[in-house]
Amino acid sequence: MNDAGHGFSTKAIHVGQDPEPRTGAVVVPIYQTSTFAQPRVGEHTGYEYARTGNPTRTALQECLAALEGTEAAVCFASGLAAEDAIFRTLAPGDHVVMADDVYGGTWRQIAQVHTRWGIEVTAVDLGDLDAVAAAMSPATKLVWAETPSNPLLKILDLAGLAAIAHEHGARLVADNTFATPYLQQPTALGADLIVHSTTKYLGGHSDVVGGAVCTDAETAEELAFLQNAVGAVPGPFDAWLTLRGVKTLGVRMDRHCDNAATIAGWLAEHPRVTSVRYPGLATDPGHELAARQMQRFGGMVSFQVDGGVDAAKAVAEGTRLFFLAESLGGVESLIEHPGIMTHASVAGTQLEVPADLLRLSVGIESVDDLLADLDRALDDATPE
Ligand code: P1T
Repeated sequence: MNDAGHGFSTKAIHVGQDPEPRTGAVVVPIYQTSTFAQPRVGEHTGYEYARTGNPTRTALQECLAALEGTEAAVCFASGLAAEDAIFRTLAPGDHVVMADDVYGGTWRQIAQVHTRWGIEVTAVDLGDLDAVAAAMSPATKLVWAETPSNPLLKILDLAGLAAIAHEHGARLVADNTFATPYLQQPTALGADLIVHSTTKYLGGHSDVVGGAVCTDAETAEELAFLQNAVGAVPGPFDAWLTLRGVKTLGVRMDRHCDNAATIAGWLAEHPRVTSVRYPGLATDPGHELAARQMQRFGGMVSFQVDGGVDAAKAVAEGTRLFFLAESLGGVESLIEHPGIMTHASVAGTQLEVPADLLRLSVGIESVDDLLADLDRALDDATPE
């Protein structure tokens, strides 16, 4: 289907997903095959070998490109594999200006893996555009933004960052995992590459790990070359599960946003909560920018509790509906302690997160049950 002129959820359900021509199957098949028979030597149907390409993966790529408004998308075996491919486009001596609040694994990858091959990285508060301009050098090739950020939910000015990056001949990468294209379109704000952990809201059901980069056709071709040369491809069933999740992204995100807004407001009034980070709160430092840049404020809420790390751990271990687990973006609610879990690898660096911080991935359950669960865990956990 041509995506021109269609609304978001129409694209999510139809782009790349025309009925299968032979049988009329309305769902894109899982092409569970490693290779494709070729009519003649040197001729093929568009598919040769499943590392290079698979029709189920193609359907997902076309759909994600349409949702992000980019010319193309390349899907990977995980979000970190997608990021790895982007960093592999760099050469020794190239420099990356990286946000100072990103997923711990992103920082670990560039700081502990890619720097071995001569890539240089500086962590900068990308909320301070003067500091960003000061960090740029002729070697800077990428500015890497995550907004809302993981786990502090900082909001970054993508248009401002794109202007600085482009002025210095660099490109802006936006990790749109927390917002999703339903809530935020980085391309329209000037981002050059959009990276996703499709494991999260795009998949939406905590049953698949994957990643994607949405970008222009030329960059996508380079990434596809690197992927084929290196090998981190998603399997056809993973692509199918992700595509199935994407169809309901719009309805799920609205419910995630409703529930998160209710919970953030409730936490802000709770006597045992010392701070709440949610861009939807009028008092949040990122609120105004988020209101301009995003359609709504998302499903992630972080907060700090009275009583330090022990109280935080007790709350995380005390909820029942909120499962204690890493990851986010599924229909079920999750709670985690970033300092000890998802962001353990940034301990002792500029990216270290507060020890009393908890992160919620607010699911789409009945919100009264979620509030009751948090209320009981906070009551039980925090010292009198
Ligand atoms: O887990 P993977 O699919 O490889 O994606 C990595 C990744 C990239 N970008 C962001 C913003 C992320 O949050 C993640 C993964 N994050 C978690 C597993 C987590 O619990 O925060």
